[in-house]
Amino acid sequence: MTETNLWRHEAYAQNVILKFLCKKILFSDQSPYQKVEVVETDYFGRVLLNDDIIMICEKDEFVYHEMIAHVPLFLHPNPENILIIGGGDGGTAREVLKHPSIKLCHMVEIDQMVVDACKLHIPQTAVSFLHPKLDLKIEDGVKFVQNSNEKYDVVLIDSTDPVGPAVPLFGDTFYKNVFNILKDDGIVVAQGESPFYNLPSQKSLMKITKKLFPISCFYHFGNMTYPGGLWSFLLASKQYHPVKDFQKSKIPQMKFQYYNPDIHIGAFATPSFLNKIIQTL
Ligand code: AG3
Repeated sequence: MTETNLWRHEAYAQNVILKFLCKKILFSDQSPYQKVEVVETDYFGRVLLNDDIIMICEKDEFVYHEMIAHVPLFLHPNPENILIIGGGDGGTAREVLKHPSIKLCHMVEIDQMVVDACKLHIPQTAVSFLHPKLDLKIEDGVKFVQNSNEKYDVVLIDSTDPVGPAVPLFGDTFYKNVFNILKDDGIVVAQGESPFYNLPSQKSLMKITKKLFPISCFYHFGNMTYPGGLWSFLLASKQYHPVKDFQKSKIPQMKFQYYNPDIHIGAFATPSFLNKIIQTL
């Protein structure tokens, strides 16, 4: 392998690049859905890339995974049945399963190769695949939500960007089906893209969920390796408001690396430029 092969990069909007030096390419293969790579770096730790899009790095994955899971799970008074769509690295399941109220967590990941590569090379996130409350299915999440007869308290959509097989995960048919499999007080949280690079995706997600759910909003967090650094989750809820109905006292002594009650509330402060757009939808 020549030295240039050890550089990897993610291109943003076709004209900006985040380029980083890898010490080792630990895994690189083509699945039926995408190119899957795990690389070792000095500063980010191990990095998972799908089709050259950075999914996670060991150094800061805790922020994303704590925020996708604990915000809705501490908002809901008694989350028991959870569905994760995507999330093949295992980090979201790891955080979900920290909640003692959980009875069953279904996880539907389309790509077996992502799960296998992470089990082998990123044990930091792939720790819960054998947990007795986790039921992992390798199948298409879009079809799963269309055909499922289950009812969930919380659905988490831990997807990549709206490219390739993930495109339908950002569409209105998918969200109608998610609405239908949620209980009457259910909550959905979805990977919501960047307010700087992907405003059209954010707008379209918000438009879809605003029509279906009485409560729909973005919350934000910082990320080292995603385009623009500021990243979002979309939360849509049938009953509970993420700030007004959030009870700080519900949070036990459980200590997290990023999530805490102030972060929960603060994350829902929306930048004015985004607010302006949301109001017009
Ligand atoms: N999923 C990827 C989030 C989007 C990243 N986008 C990008 N780098 N352009 C993260 C999966 C974590 N379980």
